[in-house]
This record gives sequence, C-alpha cells and structure tokens, in this order.
Amino acid sequence: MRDKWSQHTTAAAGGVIAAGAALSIGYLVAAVTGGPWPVDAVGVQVIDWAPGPVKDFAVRELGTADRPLLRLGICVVLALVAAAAGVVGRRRPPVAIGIAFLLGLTGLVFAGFGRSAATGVERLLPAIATLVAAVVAMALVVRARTPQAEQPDGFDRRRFLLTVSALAVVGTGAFATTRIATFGTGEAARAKVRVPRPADAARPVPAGAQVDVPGVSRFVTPNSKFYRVDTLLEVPRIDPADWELRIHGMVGKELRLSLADLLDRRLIERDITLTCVSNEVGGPYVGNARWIGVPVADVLAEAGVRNGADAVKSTSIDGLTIGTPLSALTDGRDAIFAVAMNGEPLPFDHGFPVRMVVPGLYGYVSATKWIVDFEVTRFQDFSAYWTDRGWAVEAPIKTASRIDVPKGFATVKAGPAIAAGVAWAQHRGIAKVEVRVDDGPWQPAVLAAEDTIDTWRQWRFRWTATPGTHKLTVRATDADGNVQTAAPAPPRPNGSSGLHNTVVMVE
Ligand SMILES: Nc1nc2c(c(=O)[nH]1)N[C@H]1C(S)=C(S)[C@@H](COP(=O)(O)O)O[C@H]1N2
Ligand SMILES: [Mo]
Repeated sequence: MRDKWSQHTTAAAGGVIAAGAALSIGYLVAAVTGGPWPVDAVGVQVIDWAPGPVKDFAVRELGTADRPLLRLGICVVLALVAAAAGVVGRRRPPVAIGIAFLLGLTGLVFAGFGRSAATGVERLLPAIATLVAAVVAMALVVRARTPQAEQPDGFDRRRFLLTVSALAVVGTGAFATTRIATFGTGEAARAKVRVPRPADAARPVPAGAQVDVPGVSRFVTPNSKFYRVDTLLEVPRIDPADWELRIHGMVGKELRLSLADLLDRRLIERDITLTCVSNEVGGPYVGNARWIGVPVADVLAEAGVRNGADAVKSTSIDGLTIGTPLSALTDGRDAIFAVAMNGEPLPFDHGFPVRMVVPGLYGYVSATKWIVDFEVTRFQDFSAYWTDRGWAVEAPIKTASRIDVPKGFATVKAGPAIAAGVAWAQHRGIAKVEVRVDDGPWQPAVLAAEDTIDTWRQWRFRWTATPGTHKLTVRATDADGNVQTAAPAPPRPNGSSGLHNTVVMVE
C-alpha cells in the first residue's frame, strides 16, 4: 500500500478536479445565458464589501490587475476547500458531497443577491449549473476513491483515474469551448456603429498644446493607454440592439432612447480630461480624450425637469450607481452622453455603447460607463455606490499638477536641464504653473498652449542642474486664481491634494 501522504494527495486532487469541472461548466453556462459566473458573483461582492482603505490600496497598487488576482484568489480558496473535501470524502463521502453542495449554494446566494448585469433567471442559471455539477462531480470522485481493502493501492485506482480524467476532459472542454466561442463577442456589433460627424465639432488640438520634451504624457491619451477604473470582473459587451437609456424620475416626460436615437440627435465633440478621485498626488489616473456625445442638457430639456430636483442618479448595466449634481448638467458646461472616444465608438472598457462625461467632476460622481438608467431626483432621496463607501457626495476636481520629466530618482547631467509635465483644473482652466528647486523660490514654468479649460495643460521649465541631489516641486494656479494647496490629503473622501515632487541625482 502507498504511504499515507500519497493517499491524501490523490484524494485531494480528486476534490480539486471535481470543483474545477463544476466551475468550468458554470463558466460555459454563464457565457450562454449572460448570467454571472459564481466566482465573479463572489468577486463582485468582495469588491463591494471591501472597506475604503482596501479599495484605495487595490486601485493604487494593482490598478486593473486586481481583477485577475481576485479571481485567482477565490479559485485558490475554493481549491483548498475542495481538496479538503476530497480527503475527508475517502471515509465520509456524504461530508464531501455536502461541502460541494455548500460551496455551490454559496455561489448561488451571491449570484442571486449581488450586483449583476443579468436579470431574471439568467442571473441564477450559471450558479445552479455549477451547484449541480459540483455535487455530481464530487459524488463520482469520492465513490471512485472509496477505500477497498482487497485492492493493492487500497482503492480502485483504475476507476478513480478514469473518473478524474473524464472530469478533467469535461472541465477543460467546457472552459476551452467557452473561451473560443466568446472570443471577440460584441466586436461585430460595435464595429457596425457609425458615429455621424458631429454638428458641433471641436477645433483641432492647438499644435502648441504638446510640449516637445521626451517622456511627457501625450496630450491626447490613446484609448489603449487610458486609465481604467471600474468595479466588475467581466467588462460588459453590450449589443446596442439590446440597449436603451431610460430617462425618468422628476421629469415631465419619461424618455427611452436607443443608440440610434442618440446618434440622430445633435452631437457635439469636445476634448475633456477625466480624473479619478483615487489618483494620488503625481499618480496616473488622469487621461485626456476627444469625445463625441449628446449634450445631457438637451435630453433634460426635452424630458422637462420638475421643480425641486437637484441630482441625477445614473445606473450602469451592472447595477453601479453614481450621483451627479443636476447643476453640473445644466449650467452650460459640456456634460454629454458620450458615444465616441478618440475617433471610434467607445471601447468596451470605457463604457460602450454610452457613458457620461462631465467636465470638472471626478469620474465617480459623473462618468457612468455602460449607462442604462438616468433618474432625475434629489440627493436626499438616494445614496450612490461610492458615497455609501465613504467618498464625498459632491466632488469637483481639485487643481493639480504632475512632473512627468525627469522621472523620480533619474540621473541628470549637470548644466541646463528641463522639467515638464501636466496640470489640470477642469472647467476652471490652468493659469499658471510654478516650479521650485529644493527650497528655492517659486519660478514660473512656460505653459503650453491651452486646448480648452476642460482639458489638462502641459508645462515646461528650464533650470540649471548643479551636482548633488535635488528636489523639484510643482504647483499650479487655476484660472480663478486659486493656488494648488500644499496641504496633503489622501484620495478619500474627495480627492488627494498636496504638491508633487521628484528627486533627481545630478552628476
Ligand atoms: N459603470 C461604472 N462606471 C464608472 C465606474 C465604475 O466603476 N462603473 N467608475 C467611475 C470612476 S471612479 C472613474 S474615475 C471613471 C473612469 O473611467 P475610465 O475607466 O473610462 O477611465 O469611470 C467612472 N464610471
Ligand atoms: Mo474614479
């Protein structure tokens, strides 16, 4: 008879393979029905339950890499439990099957109650399939692994190997089929969208908006490089044929608009810089794009806003809510239902088919991606996703500036040197940028041409580098005359503040 350890290993492997097969079947059913894969249902709940500081950490340290890690983490926990079930199941099969049932049930509960794009039974079907598959697979595995004194290995090795191989084939097959079949889902529908030439086009970006210093951010952020913040594990790939935007609440007339309806309306094209409230001083969560969209104010005017309303609660297809001051949508700034980003329909990651973009407000209070519902209401009557988690209800973007060049701890040659970067104060505009070397006086940087007050603005600064270690610090002043505050604040509750600096070695 083999030693005890290898007895346990085979039994544990059996449990893991049973769980893997069940999850793969659930994955397939999720793809077919559009319901949430139970792993993602749990993951979204983990995201929603994560306390603010954990979220801050995830956004800061992991960015969008937190999602594969979250999935992996959930699968590792599942694998450990399933392995234990396999081991226990050698002597007590009903316990192993019970564990499989409970794991499946957990997935079902999360799928049923969590935030999800799916409605109706579709949201439960993948979890139900996973549960049934888990129970059946675990039963097969533990039965095949039952100790049998008369067998040389202590169990029917041949039958066990056949069972786990069959499950492994089914699992891998279901997973691979799903990956292949869903590859490129929605691309065709997105490729068919033709965004008309906007009635009100943006003027070309002024040639001088981009400073000619290598290493500075590109003035227009390419879509593939644009930062991304959202709260789901699988980016929605909405078919415009199934999509509509409902405008309702404190309005005279409820509207339901299809993508075609929006594209038929007056379109405007604008350069607008988005910023995330989670951006740390000097951080990367800011990007500038050329958007095309329908003015929100036009739609509101048609719907007719009733007296007393002061807010809009918008909801994305996955159930995330965002609260925006009505005033920011009606005060003349270019708040839009955006349909295009940098010359193409919105990328899936950035909200296809339609998202909101509002100059001057952090994304979490304005930039709803995959928007499906737009309710005119009052702040006192609802609370939104992020404000439920400790962020401020209203959040205009704070004046900020960043040094892109030189990078921190870069080595710089002594003599004439250059620093450059970006500054932003959306919808107020940047009036001045100053740089200070060590504790010296504030000196004006040269501002690049302004595109609009809704975009960031680049700057460059010449200085004479003397040997040693030096610290460059930047600060901006907005067009209202407010100097960027040096007082440090963390991103929560309403955006980071403080001055960005970079330390360089001059030789
Ligand atoms: N549906 C949805 N929309 C969302 C979010 C989200 O999590 N879900 N995040 C918001 C936040 S916090 C920001 S900063 C912007 C980011 O937009 P981007 O990912 O296109 O850069 O989207 C906003 N819109
Ligand atoms: Mo954000």
